Amino acid sequence: MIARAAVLLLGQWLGQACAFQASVQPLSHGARRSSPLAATATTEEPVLTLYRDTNGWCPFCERVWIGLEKKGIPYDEKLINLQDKPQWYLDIVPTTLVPAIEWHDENWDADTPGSGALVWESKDILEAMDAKFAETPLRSADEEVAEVVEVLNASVGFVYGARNGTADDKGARFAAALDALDGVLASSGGPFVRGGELSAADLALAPTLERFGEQLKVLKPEFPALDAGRPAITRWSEAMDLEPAYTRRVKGDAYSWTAVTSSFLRIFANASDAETQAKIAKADKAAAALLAESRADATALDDKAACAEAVAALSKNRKNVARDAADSSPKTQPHVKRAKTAQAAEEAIDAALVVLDGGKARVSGEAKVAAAAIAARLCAPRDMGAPAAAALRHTLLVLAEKKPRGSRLLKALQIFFFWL
Ligand SMILES: N[C@@H](CCC(=O)N[C@@H](CS)C(=O)NCC(=O)O)C(=O)O
Repeated sequence: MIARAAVLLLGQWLGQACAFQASVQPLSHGARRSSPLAATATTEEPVLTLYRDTNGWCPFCERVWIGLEKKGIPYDEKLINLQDKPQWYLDIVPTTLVPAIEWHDENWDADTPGSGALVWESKDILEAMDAKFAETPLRSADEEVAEVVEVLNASVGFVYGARNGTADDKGARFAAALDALDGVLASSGGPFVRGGELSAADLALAPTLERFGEQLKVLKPEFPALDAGRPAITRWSEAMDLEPAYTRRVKGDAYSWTAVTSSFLRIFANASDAETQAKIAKADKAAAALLAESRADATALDDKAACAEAVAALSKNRKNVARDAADSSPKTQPHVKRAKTAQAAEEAIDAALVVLDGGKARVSGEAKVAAAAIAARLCAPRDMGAPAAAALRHTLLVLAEKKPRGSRLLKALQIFFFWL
C-alpha cells in the first residue's frame, strides 16, 4: 500500500518533469515506428503498440520499453507529446498518462486508436505482458520491493527538490535507501534484485538511477557516487550494462542527462538566483566536456549496428534535424550555436551519413557549425540508442573541427616537393 502510494508520488513528480521535457524539440518525430534497433531485432509483425513520451524520458515508459525488448515482443510505437496530448489519447486512456499499450487483437484497427484492448499503468502493462508471454517472466509483482520503491522516492526528493525538509535530511534518507538497496542486492545473491534473473524491480530502478547518477555529479558533487562503498549496487550496474534490452536502445548516456540538467534547473529551481545560475553554467560546462570525450571516442564507430541505427534515424528525421540545427530562436539549449541555414545542416547530415557508412567526407564552414549543433542537440534515448548516439556524435564533432590554418599549406608544399 505504502509502496503503491510512493510510486504514485513519483509518477506525479516525474509527470511534471516529462511535461517539461516534451517542450524540447525532438529530433525524432516518428508518430509510429518500429524500434530502430530492438535488442532482440525481430522482423515479426508487431503484436502491440507502445504509447510512450516523445522524449523517451519517462521512466515508467522506459520500464515497459526495456520489458518489451527483454521479452522480445514485437511492437510498434506511437509517441505522445506530454505538453500537448492529442485528444484521441485523452479519449482512450482514462488516466491520460503514458505509458499505455494497445494489443493488436481481433478488434484492432491500425487507423483507430483504442480499437484494440488497452492496458495502462506500467506495472499492469508488465503483468499483462507476462500473462501473454509467460515463457520470459519479469515477475512484475516484485516491483513492489519496498527498498526499490524507497530508493525511487528518496531520490526524487533529494536530487532537485527541497520543499519539505532540509537538503541534509533528504541526502541522509537517499543514502540510507541506497544502503538498504545494496543489502537487498547482496542478500538476493545478485546481480539483480531477485537474484540471477532480471525482474520488474530492476526495470523500475534502472531509468531513475541512471539519470540521477549523472545529474548528481553536477547538482550535488559532494554526494558520493551512488555505488560508492556499495559493492552490490556496483555489481547490479555492471549486470544491467550487459543487458542489450537496456543498453542498446533504452538507456540514456552521460552527455544527454548532463545536457538536460540545466533545463531541469530552469524548471525546478529559481533560475534567477545566483546559485542556480552557477549550477546551470556548471552543467553546461560539464556537458561540453562530455562532448569533447565523444569527439575523442573513435571506437564508437566500430559498433556497426550502432552506425546503422544512427544512419536510419538520421535519414528518417533529416528535415527536422536540419530545421532544429538552424533554429534562430531555440527554446532549449540556447547556448548551443545554431547554423545560419538549414542547407548547411543538410550538408552536415549528408557528410555524417557518408562517414557512418564507412566513407570519408568534409564540410564547409557553416556546415561545421551545424554539425556541432546537431551533436550537442542529440539525446539518447530520445533520438536513438546510446551506442548509435556515440557514433553519430563522434562523426559530427570530427566533421565540425576546423583544420589548423597551416595544414593546407603543408599539404600543398608536400605535393609540390613530391613532384620536384
Ligand atoms: N503510475 C503510472 C505513472 C505514469 C506517469 O506518471 N507518467 C507521466 C510521465 S513520466 C505522465 O504521463 N505525465 C503526463 C501528465 O501528467 O499529464 C505508471 O506507472 O504508468
